[in-house]
Amino acid sequence: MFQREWLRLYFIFGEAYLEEGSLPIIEAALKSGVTMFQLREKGPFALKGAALIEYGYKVKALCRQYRVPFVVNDDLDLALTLGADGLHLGQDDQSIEEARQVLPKDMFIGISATNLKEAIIAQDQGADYVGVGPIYPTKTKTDAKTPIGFSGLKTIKTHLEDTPIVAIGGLTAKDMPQLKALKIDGAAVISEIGYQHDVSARVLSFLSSYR
Ligand code: 3NM
Repeated sequence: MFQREWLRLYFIFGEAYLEEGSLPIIEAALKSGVTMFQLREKGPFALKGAALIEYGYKVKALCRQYRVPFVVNDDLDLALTLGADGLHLGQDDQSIEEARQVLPKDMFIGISATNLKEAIIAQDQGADYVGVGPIYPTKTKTDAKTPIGFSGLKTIKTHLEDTPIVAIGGLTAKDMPQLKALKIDGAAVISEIGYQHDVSARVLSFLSSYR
């Protein structure tokens, strides 16, 4: 069963983000207390095929070691192959109904939304959580939409029922108090954790700032 607490600090990463290898960064983040992990392998250097599956198993094993839920982005077949805990779908991926038909009952599904309409549709379709953003401009997603800011996030929060929400896009630890104040469940983060030398300090700073 999906637990909204898992959204508190949702780290997203993949092998394609770094030249020097991502596994030590992922392990440091898991060890330091990120509450959920998403494998998102995108871009010109993205692993594919057997190499992606092999890498995915390694990441899943790390998540298991630190008892952190493991989510696969976009790729339903990869989520099934790896036996992920969850699948994250964008607006351009298959619908949640299609995904539910083939996924095990206990695999949770998250959906990205950038505006109120998309968020309400995701909720009505039974998404376990909605990822709302981008809040700020982000360099990490090349096709990110126009930032919606905290005002856009607040509008969505006000109109959704009790569906768990995680904010995304350019977030830093400084945003955590405001997320808490808006009763947003947490932050999904790539660069402020994955591109830092002091991964552990960053993770702890995010976690201690949600108060
Ligand atoms: N999705 P960073 S923004 C993967 O708006 C992703 O749906 C977004 O990375 C959305 O923390 C984004 O480096 C990138 O800004 C988040």
